Amino acid sequence: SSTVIRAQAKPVAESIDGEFYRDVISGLRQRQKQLSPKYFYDALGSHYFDQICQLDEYYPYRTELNLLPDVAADLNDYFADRGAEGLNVVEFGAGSLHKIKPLLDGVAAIRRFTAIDISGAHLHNACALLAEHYPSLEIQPIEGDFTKPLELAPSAATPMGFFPGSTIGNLNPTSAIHFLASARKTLGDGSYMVLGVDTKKDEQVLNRAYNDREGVTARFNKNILTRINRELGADFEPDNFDHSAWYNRERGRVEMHLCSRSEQSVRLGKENFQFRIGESIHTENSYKYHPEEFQQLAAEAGWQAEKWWLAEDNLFSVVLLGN
Ligand code: AVJ
Repeated sequence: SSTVIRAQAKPVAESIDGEFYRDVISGLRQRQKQLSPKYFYDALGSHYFDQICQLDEYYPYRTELNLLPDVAADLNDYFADRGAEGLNVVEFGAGSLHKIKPLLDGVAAIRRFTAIDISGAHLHNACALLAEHYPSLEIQPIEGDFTKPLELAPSAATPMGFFPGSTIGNLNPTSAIHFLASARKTLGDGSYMVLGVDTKKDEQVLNRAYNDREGVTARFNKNILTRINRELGADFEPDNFDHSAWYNRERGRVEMHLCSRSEQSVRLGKENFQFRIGESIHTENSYKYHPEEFQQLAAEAGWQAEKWWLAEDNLFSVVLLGN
């Protein structure tokens, strides 16, 4: 039967609220105003993101999902001689646990699954559901911030990190190296990591993916202002901002912004933030990498690329790193 081990550490609610407030204030004080994309994902934002994943224009989600059974088949061969100890898959920012299924179905060596996510309630529900479908799998949810080093429960299984969806694209290259080094520390010597990495491609394809016709991405982007109003008591008028997203070729990233439609002032706590017409809040970067570029970045964090998988038309890539 399955073993679900309850998480030990619970973050304190007030400290998270305090961090959100401080991050927003310091981001809006910058000359180029900015907000962290990690704050997109309240309940409504997560719902909008799920809708984005169903859009024709948004190729990353379905392209990666279609690639994962092939990835799993090759990983199955690669790890076939792992023996009884097997693999402990450690997913960073596990969310709804959709993407782990192709790996669990295809890689026989997986014995254990460690799911790290900041949202404890959601994580425990998703793990309970997963346990019903994979009764012989040892499942350990860890409620925590996956960007910081964590201590894994002792296990004979070889740790293999899993970070799908090109979430690593939200980090600038320096932060991505820090994250990969921190993950290497969490996973330990002789570990592996499987990452989804979005590729550089035709700029029209990129621009369309972040400017869908139905305006779902625009709602997703503006929802961060609604969330700041609700949770921090600001008085943003989300409809007084325009969604704007484009591929920045020099930086190799899609940028999302919220552009002020008028000269306006927004109050948050004791501060007023002034906006000129057209002035933007930079809300997200989504870096795209050629395989060689990502390989070099991973090497700076102590990882070697063992295997690459590329989807049709090089639309998306998955890489196996080892150390
Ligand atoms: C979840 C960070 C991979 O960058 O494509 C989707 C988020 N932003 N549409 C991405 C997102 C706008 C997505 N990631």
